[in-house]
Amino acid sequence: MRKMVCSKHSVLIVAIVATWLTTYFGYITSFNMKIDNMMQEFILLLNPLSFLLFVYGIALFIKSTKRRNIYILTVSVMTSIIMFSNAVFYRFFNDFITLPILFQTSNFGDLSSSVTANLHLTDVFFFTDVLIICLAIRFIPKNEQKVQHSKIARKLYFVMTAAIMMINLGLAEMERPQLLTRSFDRELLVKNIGTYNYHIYDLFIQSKSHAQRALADGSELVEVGNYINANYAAPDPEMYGIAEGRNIIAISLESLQSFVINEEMDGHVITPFLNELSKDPDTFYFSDFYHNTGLGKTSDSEFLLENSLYPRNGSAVFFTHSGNTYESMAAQLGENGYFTNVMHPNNRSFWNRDIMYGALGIDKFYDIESYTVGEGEAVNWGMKDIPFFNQSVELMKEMPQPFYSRLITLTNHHPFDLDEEDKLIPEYTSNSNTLNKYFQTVRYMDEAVKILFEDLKASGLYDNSIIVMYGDHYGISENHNKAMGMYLDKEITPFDNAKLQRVPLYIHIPGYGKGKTIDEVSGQVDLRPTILHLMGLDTKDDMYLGADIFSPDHEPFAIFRDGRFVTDKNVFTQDVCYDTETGEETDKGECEPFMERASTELNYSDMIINGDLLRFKEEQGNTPGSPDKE
Ligand code: GP9
Ligand code: MN
Repeated sequence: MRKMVCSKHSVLIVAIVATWLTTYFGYITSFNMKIDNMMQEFILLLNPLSFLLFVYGIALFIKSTKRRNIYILTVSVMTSIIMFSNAVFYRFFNDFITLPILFQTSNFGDLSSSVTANLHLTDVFFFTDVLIICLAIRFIPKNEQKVQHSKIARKLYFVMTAAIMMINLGLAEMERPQLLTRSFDRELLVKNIGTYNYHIYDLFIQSKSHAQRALADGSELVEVGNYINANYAAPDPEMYGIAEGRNIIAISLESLQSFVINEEMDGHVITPFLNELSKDPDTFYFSDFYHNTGLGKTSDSEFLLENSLYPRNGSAVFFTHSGNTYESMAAQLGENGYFTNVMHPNNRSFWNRDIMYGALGIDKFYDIESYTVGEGEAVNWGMKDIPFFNQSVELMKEMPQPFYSRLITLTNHHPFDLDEEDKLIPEYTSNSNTLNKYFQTVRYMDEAVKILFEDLKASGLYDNSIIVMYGDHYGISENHNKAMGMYLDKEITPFDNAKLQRVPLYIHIPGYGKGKTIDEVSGQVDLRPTILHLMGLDTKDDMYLGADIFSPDHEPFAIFRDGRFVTDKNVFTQDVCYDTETGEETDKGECEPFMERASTELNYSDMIINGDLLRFKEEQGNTPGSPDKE
């Protein structure tokens, strides 16, 4: 009986197995995917199956044997082409194909030349399944190819397909929580859900943003522009241009929150160098500065810094809107003669940086390929901060000046692992392993920053640079409230959770001498205008939502991406208004005017991004109403 069922569907079964195995061998021979354990290996093997069962399964609805075989062959040719194209693309770009890259016309030249230069004779291997299917069609007796099956059998087939899909997604979620919502890396997506499903997912994400983009016609700019103009904070003439012409070195301090700054853990100073730095007369230290990031974490903080717009809610804007027109800080600096670059020793594709950096007008991305990771120089997520900084300064020495370099650190990243020799203070002791180790990795990062400053001084770059350092987002989530409460010696309330979103910001201007601690509420969204004004670059005609922190017009108001906000008097969270001084619940009326403002501002940011509104700006001249910005 079983023999009958199998032989009846033999071409289909041959096709599924052949394409499945061809795909799997394609994975292991053509892509350099890091597999850390047996589970990841199993997911890799499993991941093409649900898609193949589904797409080949459509053949079960085709009655004519000839047509069914043509359909099966077409599917196998298509899947082979997908794998083949990705393999060739990967050889050149070390990344998987994503739709925006195919549609960015500027890529066409590169793409076609790199494709032809990267063809190997062995690439015919990707079509092995097509050959096997042809042989099956040729040699399996025709009467055995006539398929008759009940509707129930067909239903069962698709139920099984769905079950395999669910198992695949479940295992992927276990391996990489929030993979699909955060979609942080194409390599991880392919590793976990497979090339075919990844392309469907990519198509879904891209079509969603294209649809929203198609609905916008530019008329929305008037309303958004009016809001932006009304909230424009003109630069303080005392501060405007004080760092003009200098190099800008902006450092993203991974997962660094303000609660460790100027504090001790069991008698150990956690950030000795940063503490000193905050008192340095060349430094402005911002003690009430907040991150505005969402699921896109580090990439969201990069987005905020570059554009002074909020990232998106529920997804990473670096992934969903890398095809937009932006008015990034990098682009503006580039127009003013700066060599703009990002230095980060990780895969190019992580957070879709390789694509997004093009949209942000960044001249060069020094990714992992630009670094040499020696023995013992990697931990946790990759290259350790100290060798990363050492090598980055060497690279900076070769750069044309002035340059704008963004350095993204990595060691102080969850799960906060560290080699023994890098543990400069002991672990904390609480029920949270995460918090316990966090203090140590923060201490290591502090040491790394100290070494960076020494390297910069030794290189001669220091005096003519401005160094901006900020925590990118929280490192300790609310899941660790109990341990956090133990450390802070209080019960953590929603008010405290909001205040814990404070990240440190340092603006260090060598030789300036008039720095101080600024305790005004501000956020990452304010970085772009603040820095550009210090460089003597005007932002009057730009569309952005933050405000220069040094401006007398800057308002003490930080909006979180999830709608919470902080003012100088209140914290609004979970629909409750708290008094900042006491941390106690207070009359909601105090928060009301800001509630409206916060949702309007987030909404305008979404409108700009979803509608890709900045593409209309040039057509329409400057932002509507810009003459009022004086
Ligand atoms: C990855 C690094 C960390 O390249 O930026 O990302 P995160 O998980 O913090 O967003
Ligand atoms: Mn980060």
